[in-house]
This record gives sequence, structure tokens and C-alpha cells, in this order.
Amino acid sequence: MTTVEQRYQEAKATYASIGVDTDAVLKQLQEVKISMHCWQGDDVKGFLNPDGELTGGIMSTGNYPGAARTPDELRADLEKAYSLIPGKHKLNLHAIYLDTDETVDLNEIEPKHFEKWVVWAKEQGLGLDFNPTFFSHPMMKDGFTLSHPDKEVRDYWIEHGKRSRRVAEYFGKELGQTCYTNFWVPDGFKDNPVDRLSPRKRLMESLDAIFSEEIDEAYNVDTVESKLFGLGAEAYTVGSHEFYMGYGLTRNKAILLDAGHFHPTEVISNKLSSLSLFSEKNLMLHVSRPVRWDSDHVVIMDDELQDIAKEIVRNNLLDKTVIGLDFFDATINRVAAWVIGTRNTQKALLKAMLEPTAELKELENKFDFTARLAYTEELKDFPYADVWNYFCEQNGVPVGLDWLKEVQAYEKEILATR
Ligand code: RNT
Ligand code: ZN
Repeated sequence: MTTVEQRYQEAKATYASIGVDTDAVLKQLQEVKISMHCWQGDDVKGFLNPDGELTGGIMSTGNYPGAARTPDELRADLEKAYSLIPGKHKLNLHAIYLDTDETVDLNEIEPKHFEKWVVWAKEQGLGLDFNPTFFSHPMMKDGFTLSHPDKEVRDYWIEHGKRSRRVAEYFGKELGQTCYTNFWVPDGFKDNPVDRLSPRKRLMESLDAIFSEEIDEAYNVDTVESKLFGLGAEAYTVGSHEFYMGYGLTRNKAILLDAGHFHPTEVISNKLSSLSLFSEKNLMLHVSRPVRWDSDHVVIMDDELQDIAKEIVRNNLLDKTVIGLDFFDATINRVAAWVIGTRNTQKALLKAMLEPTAELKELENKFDFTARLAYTEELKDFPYADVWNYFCEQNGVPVGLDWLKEVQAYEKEILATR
């Protein structure tokens, strides 16, 4: 027996003493797919513009060496990251990550421009999710895309949205897994608008036009992502939370909550239960970490990450929630960023699964708040890390910090030569 297994056996007994079956928990964790985002690998630049400038709507900071410059480099980096993450997952692609020798604009993309990604995903046993790209493009005029007052601008982006859904349908068909296609639109004003209504009406109509094409939901499910404010759109974002909650619920679209898109003390963990009652569709998350004005720091094991995981697990929402990641830090090794954020998300789910939820709910129903507090506090010291390490060992990925050595070697051998 390895030390890791020995420690697992002890942890198993400890958890059994409070009625938790760790073997069953590990089976459950094995089933959870995380939709890991491609854009951490190259600071959201993509391959549409050769110089990969971020020209509006989104920004990443930092210049750590080794960013992927081509689809092949990005895939190599992704393979490295996935090899250090337990389980089988999905990759979340953005339209600007097309892989083709043709010069195509966003309103011209077709499934064939993403064929290499599909071939690779099949090889790797990965599913694919998708995102139309409504930023970093000359047709984003005055900070607006789908809600721009000029119809020509809106039509350009409507066409991009329609084509994106066809790419997603192709992913779903080819890979035999539903592709979740997320619509995030940065449109907004830096300063206080006079008319808050018209841009929202235009956004609503543009989205309706995009979604007018029927696509089998076995292949593609659309999700809509809100935001409170962005860089250069501090006063007003067209696609606010209320906008997309209304839109999603009336159009039967999935609602995506990004952990970094709300007021500084507002949390998405407290929203999942309510939304799950009213949304017929699955919920989708962008697990992220807000820091002051930024919404996209690497996910760490903070209270909100654990609360998100608890809400999903305690309310039996694992089958109703698509867990995506969204962060991009260009000041650290990008493969490490993926590994840290993805493993943390899985670890938080594991911690939540290792709770005797039924017993805790019973205490609460008896209004025994003393025992509830005693349990939830003591549980924090239970040996979840021994269960996690065993999960990693069982999945053939490095235990504890060992993954870092592999990333450092990869940096020396590959990333440093870029
Ligand atoms: C930006 C949104 C959005 C993007 C990706 C790249 O604030 O969170 O999800 O991060 O589309
Ligand atoms: Zn997001």
C-alpha cells in the first residue's frame, strides 16, 4: 500500500464516523466535468488577428514569457495542463481561436475552421463548449456591438452569433456531448447614460434574431452571461444581471453566472438555489475570482469558491450545473494557472461532497443551531486532503505539489523557447 493509500484508509474511517462514504464520494467526483477555458493560455488574444491585440471589451495584464502563439502551441499547453488534472473534462473555446489558413472574419466563421480542434478533442477524449467573441474587433464601435444604434454594426454581430451557434452544433454532433455556447457582450457606457432602455431593447432584439434559428438542444444549448461593469464601461453595462435573468427565463436560455460580475460583496453562491427553482435549463458558471475592479483572477480556495461548491452539492445541483472556469493571469506560468484553478474547483467540490449533508439539514430543521455550527466548524479540520491525494493518485496525476515540478520542467523545455 502506498502512503497515499494508507492515509486514505485512515481518512475513510474518520469520515465514516460521521456517516460519510468516501468511496461513493470519489465516484461522484469522477463524474464531474469542468469546462476549462482556452483563453488562459494566451491572455485572450486568439488567432484571428496575427498581432493578437486586445482592442476593446476585455483586457489582460502581465507579460510572463511563454504564451501560446499558435493553435498547436495552445493545444500542447492544454495537454500538459490536463495531464496534471484528475478526470476527463471539457475545453471551452472562443470563436477567435479558430484554426485555419484561410483569412476569415467573425461573420464568416464555419465549422470547418474549427475542425482541427474537433479532431484533437476526440483524440484527447474531451468535450467542447463555445463562445462567440464580441470584443477586440474593429466592428466593436464606440464600445458597442449587438446593442449599437447603427443597424449595420448590429447585423455584423448578429451574423457572428448565428454562425457561432452552427459551430457549436457541429461540436455537439461530432463529440456526442452537448456544447454550451455562451453569449457575453461587453457593451456599455463609461459615464452615466441618459437612455438606459434603448440599448437594452436593441440587445434583446439582436439576441432574438440570433436565436431565431432552431438548433437541436441535444447538440447546442445557449447561455447568457451578465456583468455589472467593465473596464471603460464603469457606469452602465447593457447586459446586466436583471437583463439576462429576464431574458433567459422568458426565452428558455441557460443563465450563466460569473463569480466576478457582481457588486464587490455580492456572491453568486446565494443565487444558485433561487435560479434553480425558476430556470428549466441547466445553470452555467464561470468560476472566477474578483479582486476590486477585476473579475478574472485565478481561482483560489477562498470562502466563495467553497460556498459555490457547497450550494451545488447540498442542493443536488451537480446535474443541473455546467461548471466553467474563467480567469486569465498573464503574470504567472499559464499552465500553472490552469492547474491551480481547475484543481481548486475540483477540490472545493470534494470538500462539499465530504459533508454529512442530510444530517446537517436535519439539525437545521430541528433548529439545533448549536450543533449545526459545531459540525460545520469541526468539519473544516477533517482530512479532506488525504482523500484528494488518493483521488489524484487513482487518476494517475501528481499528488500535492508534485505537479509544479512538471510545469517547471515544461517551462524550461518548451515555454522558454518561445
Ligand atoms: C468577461 C466575461 C467573459 C470573458 C470570456 C473571455 O468579463 O467574464 O466570460 O471572460 O468570454
Ligand atoms: Zn465570464
